Amino acid sequence: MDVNTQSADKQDPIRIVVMGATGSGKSTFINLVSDAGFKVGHTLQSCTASIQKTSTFPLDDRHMILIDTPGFDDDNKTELEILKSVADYLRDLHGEGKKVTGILYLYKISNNRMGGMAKKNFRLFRKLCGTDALKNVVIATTMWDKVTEEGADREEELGSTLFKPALDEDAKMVRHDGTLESAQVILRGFFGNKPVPLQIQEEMFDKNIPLADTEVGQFIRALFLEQEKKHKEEMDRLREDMKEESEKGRKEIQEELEQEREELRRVQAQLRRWWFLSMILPLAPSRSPSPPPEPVKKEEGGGGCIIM
Ligand SMILES: Nc1nc2c(ncn2[C@@H]2O[C@H](COP(=O)(O)OP(=O)(O)OP(=O)(O)O)[C@@H](O)[C@H]2O)c(=O)[nH]1
Ligand SMILES: [Mg+2]
Repeated sequence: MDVNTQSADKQDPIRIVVMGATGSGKSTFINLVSDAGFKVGHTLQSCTASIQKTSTFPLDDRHMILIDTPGFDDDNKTELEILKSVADYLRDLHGEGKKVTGILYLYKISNNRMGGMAKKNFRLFRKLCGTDALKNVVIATTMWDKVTEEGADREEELGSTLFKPALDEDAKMVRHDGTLESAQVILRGFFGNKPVPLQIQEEMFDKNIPLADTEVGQFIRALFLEQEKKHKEEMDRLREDMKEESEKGRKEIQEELEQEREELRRVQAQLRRWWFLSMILPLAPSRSPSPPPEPVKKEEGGGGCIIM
């Protein structure tokens, strides 16, 4: 955090965007320090479905606004929908001249493995944020009451793996122990920040780049293409296996094939949506839209509709 540069204007509210995976405690944190009364999840299901912000509230002699966001791993919406809503919100905020003073990224220390989803969520966040704004990022680990000694080990591991590149660029990592005092200490840490636009704000507003062509948009497309390739390869493998199998075995493989096909359809629907996003937004003259994903084809000799 940049404490040596000019302080945030006392008249301009300190605006903090709170991000992190579903269930990391974003809404709980916000409710603790403000009177927002946002809905908090009591099941494993995602809770906050769209962006919400608090009214301006005081902390010491400052005015604060906290912006609550849904995690990219929301159960009810696709990553693309979440990404679009967060990106559009940040673009509009920047367009209105409302500066983001800091970004608070919450991470549940009780996550017992640094799984694919946790990594993906943070990588998406990094692409949204870019490098310059990292000095205004605080990663706060939550749910310390749910861990024993393993918490400190995990914290150390996270600091030397997943979060390391961000910490090297001046992001900070702190603990939030769930108390009001701890939350307020974290927020006070943002007081001296000089607001820096996030990369997505510069790309989408200053440079007028459509979401699909931004770094995060390209990144998510690459992830979908990777998944598409994986499902296609798996389907090829299953078809090969089927040739060698008895009638009973073929039936089982057919079921697996059907599941893969369903997954492939889902991924391809996302890819088409991505392509649609890049088409409907104004493109810079030098840019040309990527070709649309291949259309659905029928499998030769087979009855069902196969997506190749
Ligand atoms: N044990 C424990 N539970 C917590 C803590 N912070 C939040 N929770 C619980 O974790 C669950 C999820 O908290 P939320 O605040 O809804 O998490 P969120 O990040 O807003 O989740 P989404 O809105 O789904 O993205 C709720 O049941 C909270 O009561 C904590 O420090 N310790
Ligand atoms: Mg929430």
